[in-house]
Amino acid sequence: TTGKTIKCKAAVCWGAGEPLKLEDVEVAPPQAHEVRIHILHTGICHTDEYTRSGKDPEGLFPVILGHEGGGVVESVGEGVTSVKVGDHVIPLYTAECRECKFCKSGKTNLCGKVRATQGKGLMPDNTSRFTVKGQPIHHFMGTSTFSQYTVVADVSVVAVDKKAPLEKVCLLGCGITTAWGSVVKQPGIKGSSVAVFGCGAIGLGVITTSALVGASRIIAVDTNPNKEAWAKKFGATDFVNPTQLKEGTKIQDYLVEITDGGLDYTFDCTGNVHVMRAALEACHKGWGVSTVIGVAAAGQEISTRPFQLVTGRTWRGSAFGGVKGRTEIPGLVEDYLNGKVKIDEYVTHHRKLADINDGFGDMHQGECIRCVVDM
Ligand code: NAD
Ligand code: AHE
Ligand code: ZN
Repeated sequence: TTGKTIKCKAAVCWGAGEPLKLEDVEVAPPQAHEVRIHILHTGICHTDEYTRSGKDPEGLFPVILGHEGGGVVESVGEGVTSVKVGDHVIPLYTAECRECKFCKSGKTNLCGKVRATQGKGLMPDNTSRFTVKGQPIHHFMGTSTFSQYTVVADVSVVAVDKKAPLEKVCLLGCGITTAWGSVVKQPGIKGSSVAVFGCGAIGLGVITTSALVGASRIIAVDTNPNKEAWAKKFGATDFVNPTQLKEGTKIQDYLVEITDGGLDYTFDCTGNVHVMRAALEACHKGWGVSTVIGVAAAGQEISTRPFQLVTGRTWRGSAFGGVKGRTEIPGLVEDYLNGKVKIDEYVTHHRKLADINDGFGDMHQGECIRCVVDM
């Protein structure tokens, strides 16, 4: 609470579609129930690119993006009890206050405590902790990990085992946890058939977790042929490239044919609404369940014949894999340390903060699973 403003470097996005710019940013001390974190590493997720590009209807500029970070608590505001100075932490874009209607429902990981201000790019008191030469800069997803120092709400951070390298477990801040939760919280996958559309970090995480829980068949679907080797390495039993199908054959029809009526479970990990439809329609009549994980651009809508649902298919979705971060991430870190959850295997690229735009470039190359930015 007696803290001073910190000057550090951050990658600022000044406008939709613009590259990030390295700036000297002032980071104000944490207020009551806030935590200032020295960010050491951060992944780049496709959702950062989605907002940078201007496709996010909630996108605000100027902004400090980033939501897959790891760091050390530098200082805490009044009333903070959940973490202390020196703790190794992961910021959480899905808060967990344990007091709101959502948290108490036992039905969802979504938390209502800070979501409204988070969506406005502000801290819970409706102001920003970031300025560049006096100009306020928006926060992003309550995390803004593309800054060497960031401030988050105390309900939006979790301490993790110091034995775990932050350059790896930072990825639990989004992609790997999202994928893991989407599978382990879906009853019935053991012994069932699964199709995963999109083999980026999210899709690969869904594949490996499906294998972990004992799916009998895991069909990976991707338009990039280089993803076949990745998918198989992560546990896929089959790979289908929809662009290689016989002229006029829809991917869903092909999958229904090779699976004797359709998949038990499918996952969209692309964010493409046409793929979401295909994933639903690839489900088995009577019981197939399709989960939307991908995030679609502003204005995009999903459609299908309602008959698909009338005849027993279920369309659902999840944010952050349905995971309650403060409660569940410490266990995931232990699973990583015990070799039960992969993280290292996803890291294909490293970049310095000053070269973060190259990290976004890596993502567009199609050969990058995750780029970790060293701050
Ligand atoms: P990514 O870009 O690394 O991976 C996407 C993959 O989809 C690529 O391999 C690409 O080749 C493939 N693809 C593209 N078009 C396709 C098509 N028509 N058919 C089949 N495959 C196709 O992205 P990522 O980081 O893995 O994220 C995937 C999606 O999940 C994004 O939309 C991201 O915003 C979203 N996401 C959602 C959550 C959540 O909580 N719901 C969390 C993290 C990411
Ligand atoms: N702002 C977008 C939606 C973005 C979105 O769906 N975000 C996911 C996490 S993606 C992580 O890579 C999420 O958690 N959503 C729940 C929430 O409360 O934002 C839009 O379309 O408005
Ligand atoms: Zn993400």
